[in-house]
Amino acid sequence: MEISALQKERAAYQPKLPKALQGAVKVKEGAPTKSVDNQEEIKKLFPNTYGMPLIEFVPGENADKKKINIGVILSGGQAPGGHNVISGLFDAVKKLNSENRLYGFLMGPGGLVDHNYVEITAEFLNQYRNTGGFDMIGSGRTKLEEEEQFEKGLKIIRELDINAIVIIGGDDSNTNACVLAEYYAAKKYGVQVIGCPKTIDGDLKNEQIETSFGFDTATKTYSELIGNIERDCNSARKYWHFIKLMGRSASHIALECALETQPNICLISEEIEAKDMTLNQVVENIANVVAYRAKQGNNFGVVLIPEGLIEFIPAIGRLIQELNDLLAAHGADYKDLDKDAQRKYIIAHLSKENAATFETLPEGVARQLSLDRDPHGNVQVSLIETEKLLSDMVGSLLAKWAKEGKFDGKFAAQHHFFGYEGRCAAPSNFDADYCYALGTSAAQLVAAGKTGYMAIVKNTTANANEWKAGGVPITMMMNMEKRNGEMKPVIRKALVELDGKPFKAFAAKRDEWAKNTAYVYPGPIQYWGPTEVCDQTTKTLKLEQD
Ligand code: FBP
Repeated sequence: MEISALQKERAAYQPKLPKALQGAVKVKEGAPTKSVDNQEEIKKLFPNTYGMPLIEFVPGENADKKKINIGVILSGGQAPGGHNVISGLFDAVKKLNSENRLYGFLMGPGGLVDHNYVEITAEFLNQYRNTGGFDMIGSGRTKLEEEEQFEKGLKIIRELDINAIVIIGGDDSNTNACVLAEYYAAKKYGVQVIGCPKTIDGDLKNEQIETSFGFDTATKTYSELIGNIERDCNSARKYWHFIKLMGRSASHIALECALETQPNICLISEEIEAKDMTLNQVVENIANVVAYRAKQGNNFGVVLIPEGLIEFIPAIGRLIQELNDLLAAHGADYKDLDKDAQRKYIIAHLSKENAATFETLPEGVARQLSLDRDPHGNVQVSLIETEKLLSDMVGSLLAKWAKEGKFDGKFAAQHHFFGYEGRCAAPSNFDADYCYALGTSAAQLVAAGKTGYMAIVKNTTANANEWKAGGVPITMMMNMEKRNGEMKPVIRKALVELDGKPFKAFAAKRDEWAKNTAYVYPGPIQYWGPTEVCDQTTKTLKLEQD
């Protein structure tokens, strides 16, 4: 396989580990835990994995070299650093006992159910150290939730003499990891399940998880691109760039990129929801900034839009809730009808208020909201062209203002969607180290006989040597939420907090950024060079941990 010069050099990078994980490890247990909400329900659903203590690894003595085999799964969307989690896992299990084996299940959780796997050997793994992507074993979105799947998985687990499954995934995948851990524990199968916090979206974080891996590299990649566009825009001075950013429901990615690049406008879905704004109000706010800048002779600008925006506009959010219930109860009745009949069916079955909202949406957007869901029941927001919807609406409003003599500037829009570009970038130094430490922690959790835990690494704004590694019971992060029309135990998703430091830092500056041109150009991720350039965490993490 031909590889780039960067990949070649980068392969030799030895990720840093926290002091406690550098040698033999001892488990330090904290007090018993409880779930973030709905304690009684969660306890009842997870009798074998509820209430376990937090775990911290501290330096220990070399213990007997227990034989363990592990199966690893990459689940959901790609995030930079996944290969390093596997490298950390591999190096740690081999260090525990060179006869230990690591198997990778192929193309996500489906690989476990369908018995598709590969043994991860040193030679195979070495090609992927410090690289982006999940191509080492592939990823997928199969939802592990049926007993039949768990039992099918058990067959290959027994065949390969596997002691533990490590699932590298986001909130939904880790919720399923916990359900699997509970099932195997209840059946006394002796199979452990450990999770690892992955997602570029940055929404898998809480008191115990400081950040999900991949957020650092993805936001740095998008910020580089946004900075480049800002510079182009400030050079040509003739376009408004509408940039949609990945991130699912939460606006963490958009917010971090705004803090890095200081665009003229950045929408934060959580704020729009809290202020109960309509789509028209959002459009009017953007148009006001365009008009203000036009008066100063600046017919250009940059607008950042979180991809989940549409779900957070209260009227549309209410519509989605009802559509979710309708899809769960009657989806089969209208899924195969032709487009017009489908539309009529949906409108006839919605409440009056939601039917009215549905009718105002462009056909493509309405269709996305009413039918397409991913296997976890999420609206596939990446497929909705919010950036075009908004710029069209802004254009129409400005044209109306022009007729009324209220706007005499120019408005020409360009559209971008940054998502997939950032998910497989070569991991930043932070993600390379963080992921390697997460993988090492996961191996130590397995060696300690734990199940139903997620590997964690804390104190991440300090030098890697000072990071603290351990595990958190997954049930501790759970609450009950409605999914596909039913109440389910799920890991609570972290949204942007409007009283949190990152949002406040943004809110204090955004008016200035709207009026003046205050762009910042972060440039590409650097792997070697001055530490202020190469080893900075995200502004979000820095502000949160301050
Ligand atoms: P997860 O990490 O939660 O799996 O999602 C990451 C993500 O990139 C989201 O930001 C985005 O909405 C979604 O995946 C897109 O999914 P797909 O890769 O299936 O198009």
